[in-house]
Amino acid sequence: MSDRIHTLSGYFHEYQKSVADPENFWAKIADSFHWKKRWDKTLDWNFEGPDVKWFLNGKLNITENILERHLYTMGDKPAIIWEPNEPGDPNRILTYMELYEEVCRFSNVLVEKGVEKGDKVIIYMPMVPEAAIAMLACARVGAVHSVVFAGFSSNALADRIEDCKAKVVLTSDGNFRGNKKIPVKSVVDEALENTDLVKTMIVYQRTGQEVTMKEGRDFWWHEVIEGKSKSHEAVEMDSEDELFILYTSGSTGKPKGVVHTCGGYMIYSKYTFENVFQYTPGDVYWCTADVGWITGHSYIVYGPLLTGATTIMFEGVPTYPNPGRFWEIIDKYKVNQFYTAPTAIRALQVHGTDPIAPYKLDSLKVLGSVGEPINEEAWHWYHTHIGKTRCPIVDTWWQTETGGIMVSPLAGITPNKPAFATLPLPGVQLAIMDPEGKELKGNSVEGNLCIKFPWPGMIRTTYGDHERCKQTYFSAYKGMYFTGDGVKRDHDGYYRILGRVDDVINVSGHRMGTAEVENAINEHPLVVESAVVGYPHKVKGQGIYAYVICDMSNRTEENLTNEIKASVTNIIGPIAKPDKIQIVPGLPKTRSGKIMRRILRKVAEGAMDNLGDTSTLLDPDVVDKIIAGRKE
Ligand code: 6R9
Repeated sequence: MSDRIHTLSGYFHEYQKSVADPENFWAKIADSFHWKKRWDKTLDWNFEGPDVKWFLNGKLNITENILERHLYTMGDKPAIIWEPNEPGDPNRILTYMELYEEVCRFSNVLVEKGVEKGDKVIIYMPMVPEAAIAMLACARVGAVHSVVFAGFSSNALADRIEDCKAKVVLTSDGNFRGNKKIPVKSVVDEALENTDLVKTMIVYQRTGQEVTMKEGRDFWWHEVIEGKSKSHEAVEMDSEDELFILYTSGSTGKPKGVVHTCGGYMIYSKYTFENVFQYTPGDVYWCTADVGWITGHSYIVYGPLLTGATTIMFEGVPTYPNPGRFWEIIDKYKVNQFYTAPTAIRALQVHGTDPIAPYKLDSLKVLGSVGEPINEEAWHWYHTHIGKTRCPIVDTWWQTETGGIMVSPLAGITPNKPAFATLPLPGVQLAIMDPEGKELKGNSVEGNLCIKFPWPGMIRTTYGDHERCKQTYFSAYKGMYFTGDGVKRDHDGYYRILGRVDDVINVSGHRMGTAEVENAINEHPLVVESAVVGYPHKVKGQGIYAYVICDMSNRTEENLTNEIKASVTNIIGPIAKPDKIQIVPGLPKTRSGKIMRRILRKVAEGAMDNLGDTSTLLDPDVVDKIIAGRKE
C-alpha cells in the first residue's frame, strides 16, 4: 500500500528510475490503487498541443480509494478533525466510516437534484467538514467541483460561475473568522442576480444568521440530507475525466480555470503527500490552508485522505483569540506534521516567542512551508521556536497547475538548506532556461524554471480555452512547461525558487495578476489608467502598489484612494486591496506605449538610484514626478 521512500540513497535510486523509465515508475505506484478497470497504456503525450494523458482507459472513482479502501481496516479511525473558530466550542471528529456515510448521503442529494456526470458544481463554503464532504460527493457522482475561496467577492464568484457554467452552488449561511461573522449566502445571492445558470443552491447552516431562501432554488443542507441513504455506488470515471476546476490568476486580467483529471491527480497527490511529509499510520497531520486553494485540495483533502491519514481542518485564523492559537491546536491534537505558509509564520513572528511559551509542541515531527519563497529569517524562527531545531522543514515548491508538490525535501531524508526547496521529487524533470531558450546545465546557474517531461498531476487544460493553456505554459520554451518562476541551482545542485518572473504577484501566498487588479481599479469612474506592481512587504511577502492616473473632480486624495480600495475589494475581494495607492500625473511609457513596469517596481521598493536606462521613455520627466510623490 505504501510507496514511501525511507533513505537518501532510496530517493536517488527512485529518482533515477523515474527518469530512466517514467511509465513503469508511475505504473508501479498506480498499481497499488483500486481501479474498476486497469489502464491500457500508461502515458500518451506531447507538449505542443499540449495533449497529456495518463493511465489511458483506466476506470476508477477517487472516492473509492479514499472511503471503501479504508473502511474495513480503519473505519473507526479519525479521517477529519475539525477545530472550530471559537476555542471553547465543541470540535467534530469524523471517522472514515462516518465520512463514508456523509459523502454517500450527500451524493444521494446531488443525484436527487439532478446532478449528472460532467456537471459543474461551485463550492463556496467556509472551512467546515461539509466543504470536504461536498468535494468528495461531487467526485463520487462524477460532477466536477470548482471550489471558490469564500473571501472572493460576488463579482469574482459570478465570473467563475459563468466561465464553468455551473448548475449548482453549495454554500453556507455565514462564516465565523476570528471575531467576525461574515455573510456568505448573500454574496452568492448577489452573484446569481445576473445569471440563470444556477438551478440549485444548497446552504449549510453554520452561523444561524438571517438569510433569504429562494423558493424552488435554495435548500438547507440539513433538510435535504434528511432520510438519505448512507450508501451510494460510486460512478465509474475515466482516468482523464475532469475531477475539478480551480481558478487561478495569471499575467492577463481574467483568472483561468485549471483543469485536473481523476487518475493522474489521485496518484500524484497521494504519492507526494506520503513521501514529502513521511506520514506514517497513526500520525495527526495539519495543513492550515483553505480548501479554496490548491494546497487545501491536495494536502487537506485528497492527498491525506487517499493515504488514510488523519487531517485537521481549522475554521479560524492564526491570531484569534490570540497569536498562540496554532500552537494550542498542535498540543491539543498532538499534531505530528504541520504545514503552513511563510506569511503566517512572519505574522506570528511579529508577536515574539511569548505566545509559544505555554505550549510543548513536542508531538511535532515535520514542519512544512508553501505558497511563496520563505526568507531565511522566517525559516530559522520556524526551525528554532516551533521545530525546536528537532524537526526538518519541508519547503515545498509547486503550483495550482502542477497539482502536487514538485520540488521539496523528503522530511528527515533530504538534508535541509534554509530557503531552498532542495531537490525535485521522483518523476519531476526540471530544466533551467536562459532568456534565449537555451537550457543551462550543470550547477551554479540561474534562470527560468521549466519542466521537460509530464508528471501525473499536471494541468490538462484551462477550462473552455485550450489555446490559452498552450500560450501560457507551453509556448515560452519549445517542448517544455514554463512555470513562471525564476530559480537558482547552487553548487550542490540544490534549487532555490526566486519568485515570479511574470506579471503575477504573490501576496500572503495568494496569486494575483497585476492586470486583474488594474482592471478592478479601472472600474472606478474617475480612474483614467493604472499600473500595479508588487513590492517587498515584511509580513505579506509582497504588497500591492498601485500607480493611478485619475480625474480628481472634487475629491481629496484620501477620499479617492479609499474609494478605489473599496471598489477593488468589491470586484475581487479583500485579498486584492492595494496596500499603497499613488495618484500620478502620468505613467512611464515607451514610445510604443508600453508601461515600463521595471521603473515602477524600483520606485515602489525604494531603489530610486537604480532605475536603469530611462532614455527610451516618451516623457522621462514623469519619473521624477512619480519619485517625488512616492508612498512610503
Ligand atoms: C501551491 C501554491 C504558485 C506560485 C509559484 C511560486 C509560489 C509556491 C513556493 C513558492 C517559493 C515555495 N510558490 N510555493 N515559491 N517557494 N515553496 O502556492 O500554488 O497558489 O498556484 O501559487 O507560488 O511563485 O509559482 P499557487
